[in-house]
Amino acid sequence: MNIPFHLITPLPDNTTFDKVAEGLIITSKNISLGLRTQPSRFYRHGWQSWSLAAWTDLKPLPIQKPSILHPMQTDPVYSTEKRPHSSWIAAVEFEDGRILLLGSLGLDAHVFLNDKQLEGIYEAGKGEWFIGYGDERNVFSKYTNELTKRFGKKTKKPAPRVWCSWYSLYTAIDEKILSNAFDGLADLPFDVLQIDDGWQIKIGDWEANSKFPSGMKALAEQIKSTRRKAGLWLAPLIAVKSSTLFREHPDWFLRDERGRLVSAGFNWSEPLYALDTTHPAVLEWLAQLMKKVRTWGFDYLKLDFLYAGALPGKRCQEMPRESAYRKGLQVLREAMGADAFFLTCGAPIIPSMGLCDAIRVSTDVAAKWEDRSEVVFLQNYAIPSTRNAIRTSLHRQWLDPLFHLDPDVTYFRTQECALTTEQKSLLQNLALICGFKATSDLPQWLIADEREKLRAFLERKPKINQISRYVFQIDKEIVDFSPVMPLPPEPKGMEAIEAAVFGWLANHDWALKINDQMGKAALKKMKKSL
Ligand code: 9PG
Repeated sequence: MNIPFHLITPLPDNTTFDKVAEGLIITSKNISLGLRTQPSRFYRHGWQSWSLAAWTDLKPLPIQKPSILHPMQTDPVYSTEKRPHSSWIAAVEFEDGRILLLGSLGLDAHVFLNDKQLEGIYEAGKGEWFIGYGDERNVFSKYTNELTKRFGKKTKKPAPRVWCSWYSLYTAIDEKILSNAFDGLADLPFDVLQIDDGWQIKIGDWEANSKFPSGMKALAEQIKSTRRKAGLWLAPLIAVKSSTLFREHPDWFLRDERGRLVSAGFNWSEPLYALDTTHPAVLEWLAQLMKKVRTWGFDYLKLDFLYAGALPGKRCQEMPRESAYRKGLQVLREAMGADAFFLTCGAPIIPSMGLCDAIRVSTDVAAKWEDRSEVVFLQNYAIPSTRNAIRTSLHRQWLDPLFHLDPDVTYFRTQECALTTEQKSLLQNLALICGFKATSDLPQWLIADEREKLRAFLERKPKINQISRYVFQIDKEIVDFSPVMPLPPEPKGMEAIEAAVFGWLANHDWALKINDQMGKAALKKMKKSL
């Protein structure tokens, strides 16, 4: 076979090109594949749920803005990397459509495209590499097969049909509003009603706030009385400085070599900090937290902002950052029990495998398609946007044998939603392809026809057939996602100036705070109309 690459390092004596086509496994810290032929596309895989995964051209992506969000949107170690970079696995496509894939079978690996070389490195020590060449789906499936051998297959638990409070109410939840929503959803076939962000006192202080005077146990009981599972959102690996947790245990938080706190990003108008998951007291606290929420009656847990466990820093017990994360995840899983449905979100993908039931495979959807200032000006593909979410979820379909893929919620409503019917339909079809169905639509926002469409969607068990990279057959319908995929062009001329100003502004916490205030005001207005 005329193969368009050669192995540079390391090369086991008996390596033949046929073996590469079959799928070759090599153990090494570094590996380089020399490309004899110019590839046409590069497959990059983002580090965590919200980071971009896509086939792109060979150029490095512009540095995503704002940098204050790098820890929560990218792998911060590589946010300003000049070469095209990918976490754990990358591939190149040649003119004839065949691909060459270099994928790690371990935790802390990265792949770069150096002009005429595909180069893989493990951050700490040696690890296994998979090399495959040929038809795209065949090669990815061989790689996935090797991953299942090491990390375990998808759990037998079916993916539940979820109603989640976030994408309608955001933090404007309270006992009464949720109770009304649950009543209105009564006859729809959901398996889980999940309470998202907004119930807790602070990020770090996981007790019911004053909007939930009856407590979380009462809320879980209310959900369970309708024969559904109760679901709860928490972000257990981060905290804000104003939390009691931080005040009482500043020594539990991840710091750098010089003792300075490591940034875990910025959200809720505050900087975020990461717990050190190698600290015995932290692990004990995490276990107690999981036991507490399980005792309240929550059987479906959406644990979010989990990337914080794998940020670079100096840990209590020295170990590679992704092993530290996995240690934390193991404790969380063990404490919640194997019977809980565990969805990880904002989670490093490969290190979460085998320890949870589902992983969010994209950034957040939104009730809008693509915000030019956010996506185009900031060149930010992790920012919540339906187009960003569809693009990344679709580029992670190959992970399907390993865990349930959560592509985030689907919209059926017209009220409080700027998506067109076609855009909503793309999202609904994506959910059918992933086999994970969720929505946040409030029953009072749905007109009769939309409600019946939602019911039919929840009840549907379609036959799915992938025709090509972006084209699927869902029962009899052909769905083409190709127009969604291209990355918007970099801003030029006047637009570039506007983008630079916007990018500069977005990097200041005061600007983010103003933005948050505007969001809060809009939310208040929406809440009044409920
Ligand atoms: C609650 C939300 C919802 C949502 C989660 C997560 O890239 N970002 O800046 C970014 C911020 C927040 C975010 C996603 C991406 O949302 O994914 O479902 O639970 O937290 O606060």
